[in-house]
Amino acid sequence: MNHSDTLPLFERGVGRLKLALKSTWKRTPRASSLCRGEQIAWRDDLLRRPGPTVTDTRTLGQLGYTQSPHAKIAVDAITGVATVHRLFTPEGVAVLQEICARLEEGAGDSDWIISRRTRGVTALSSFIHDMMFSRAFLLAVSRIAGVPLVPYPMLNARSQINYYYPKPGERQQQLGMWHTDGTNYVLNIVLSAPCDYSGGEFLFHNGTVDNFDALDYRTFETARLDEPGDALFIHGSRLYHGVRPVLSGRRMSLVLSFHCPYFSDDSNRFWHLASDDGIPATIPNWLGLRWALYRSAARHFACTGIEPITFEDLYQREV
Ligand SMILES: O=C(O)CCC(=O)C(=O)O
Ligand SMILES: [Fe+2]
Repeated sequence: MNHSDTLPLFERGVGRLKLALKSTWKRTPRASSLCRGEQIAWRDDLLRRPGPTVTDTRTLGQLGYTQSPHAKIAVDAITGVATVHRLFTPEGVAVLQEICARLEEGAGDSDWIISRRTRGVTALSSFIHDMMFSRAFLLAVSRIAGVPLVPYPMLNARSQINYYYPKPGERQQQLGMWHTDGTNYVLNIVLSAPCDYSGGEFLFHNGTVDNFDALDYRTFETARLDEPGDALFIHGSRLYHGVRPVLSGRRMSLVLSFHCPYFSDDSNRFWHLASDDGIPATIPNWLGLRWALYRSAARHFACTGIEPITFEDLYQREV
C-alpha cells in the first residue's frame, strides 16, 4: 500500500460540528415507503449450526487497551475484532442479499463516513428486524462479543446498509473513510462475494484509538472476508476502520449495532450523531437514548421481547 492508497480520515472536533450544521439543512430521502410486505419471514434455522466459525479474534487487551469499557469485565474478556465465517446458511445469505439490494431505493449519498447507505433498516424490513430481535441471533453475536447483547436502543444508529460501486463521471469514489463508530458492538456483514468487486478492502488498525495514525500503514490489516455473509465483528468505538474505494463491481454490506444491557456505558456522542442526522433530529433521539441506557437488563430484554441472555449462556456451547 502506498501513500496514494491511504483513506481519508473522517472529521473530528470542529470539523464534526460543521458537518452537524450542514446535515441540519440537508434533506435526507424518506425511506418509509419502502416498508412493504416481504415474502420470507426470519427463521432461526437460517443460522448455521452449531454456530459460526470465528477466527483472528483479538480482545481489547490484545489491541493494547488497559481500561475496560465496563466495570468488572476484564479487557481480555471483550472482543476488539474478530472475523466471522458461516454465521448464516446459504439461504439466509441469499435472502439478506435480496432484501438489502431492494432497500437501495431509499439510499442517500453524502460526504459522511460512508458515501452511500440506507439507515434504520429494521424499520424497513421485518426480516432484518426479526433477525436482530431473535434470541438465537443475539446469542450468536453475544458469544462473539464476549458480553450479552441487545439491539442498539436508537433506531437510526442500529442498522444500515452500505452500497459501494464506482459511478461513471463522478469525482467522489464510494468508500468508507477511516473512522470509529459511535456504537460499541458492531457486526459488519459483507453480502457481496469477493469476486463481485475489486478494491473495497475492509481495513482496520491493529492498535488503540490513541496510537492510530492514518498514514502509518504498517499497523493496518485487511479483514479476510472470503464468502458472502462473512462478517467482521468490531468494538466499533475503539477500533479505527475503513473501506477502501471500490474500483469495479458492487460491494454491499449490512452493519448492525448492539448494546450490552448489563451496563449503562455507551460511547456514542451527541456530535457524532448530529454530524449524521443534523441537530434538531438528534435532540429527541439523544434524550431517548440516554433514557434507554438507564434501563435494567431485565427491562431491555423485556423490550426486546426475549428471555434474558446471561453471561452463563455465553459459555454453554451448542452441539
Ligand atoms: O461497509 C462496511 O463493510 C463497513 C462500514 C462501516 O464501517 C460502517 O458502516 O460504519
Ligand atoms: Fe464503521
